[in-house]
Amino acid sequence: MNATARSDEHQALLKHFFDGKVLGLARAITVVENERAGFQELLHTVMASGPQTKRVGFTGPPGAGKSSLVAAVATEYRKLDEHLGVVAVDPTSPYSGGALLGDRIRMNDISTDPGIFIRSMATRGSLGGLAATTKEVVDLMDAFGFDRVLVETVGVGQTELEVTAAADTVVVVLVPESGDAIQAMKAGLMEIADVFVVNKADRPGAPRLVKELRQALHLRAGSALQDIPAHHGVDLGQAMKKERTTDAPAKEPEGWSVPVLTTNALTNEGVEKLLDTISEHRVWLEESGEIEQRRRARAAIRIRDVVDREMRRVAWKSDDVQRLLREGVEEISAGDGTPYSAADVILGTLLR
Ligand SMILES: Nc1nc2c(ncn2[C@@H]2O[C@H](COP(=O)(O)OP(=O)(O)O)[C@@H](O)[C@H]2O)c(=O)[nH]1
Ligand SMILES: [Mg+2]
Repeated sequence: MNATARSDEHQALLKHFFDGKVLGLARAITVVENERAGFQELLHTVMASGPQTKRVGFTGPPGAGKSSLVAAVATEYRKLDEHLGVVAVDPTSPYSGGALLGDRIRMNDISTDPGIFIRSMATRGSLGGLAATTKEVVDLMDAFGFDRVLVETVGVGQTELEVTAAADTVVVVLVPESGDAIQAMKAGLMEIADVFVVNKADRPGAPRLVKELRQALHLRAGSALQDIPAHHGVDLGQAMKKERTTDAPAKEPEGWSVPVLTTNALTNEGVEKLLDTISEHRVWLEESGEIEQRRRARAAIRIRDVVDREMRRVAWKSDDVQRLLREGVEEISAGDGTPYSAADVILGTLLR
């Protein structure tokens, strides 16, 4: 397709998009997911007015009930007449009619509701973590004007932690089977959680996990403040430490104490309370100015993503670089070089 035809196609797509037609959103997502020519310009156009929507991330280990909980939460928001976007980064996500037959009915309930737009993505970044494309799809949903966007990421190392790059409020979903609070601490979940949910509250170990998590949170707020890494680009540890004068758990007026809730995603138990807590967190984000900090941290990540990707694209598209790559391979094969010497030559050319 030539540039004019492409630009006509994007104009048509953008008209639908800005008219609030899901067709426009769906097409925009396809363009972005496939990195079709002009996708950056498209994103630039729709993102020009800045972030608008409330973004809530759900993360945690596979099988914790994140999808079930997102479905339950989405159903509640629909009762409040909110329009929702849902992005699920999970290859086993049942939204798309996947493996979990038992969940079909519940997921189908929400997936046929025109007030909800659901997109499942199996993609992961090549460097681990959330793919730039995933964040872009969330950005598209944000710009589309949903009242809220729910993002589910499956808990596998970095992906789990990177949900902060897509969401304002991070709900970490655990279950008794997923291990104890120490493991959650080691996995870095204490740093990213705005809300802990112990799902499958109907299972035996749930009360114990709740207790452990609360203790771990108190400990962390108390003695370990100085060790807390910056969260969303904000050094909460430093901010909270200044205020502390006693050994009581930190809870100063400006702070947010991470609550530990319990839910049963299958019976809806605790789901209303979760919605209330998400609302409270929203109020705190806005009143404390933290939302602005988080958006800035997110903007920095997004800029890096785009630069990284464009650098790679520019590098490997260049004929010069392709030639140097071939020469490098010849040198290595002749015993005359290493990947490092070859890369040095290429980098020298690129950065000249
Ligand atoms: N007993 C019980 N099972 C649940 C609950 N929530 C989810 N499940 C089940 O746990 C399994 C995994 O749920 P799913 O939502 O796909 O988890 P995900 O991998 O975290 O998205 C499914 O069989 C669900 O029906 C719960 O609160 N209690
Ligand atoms: Mg899931």
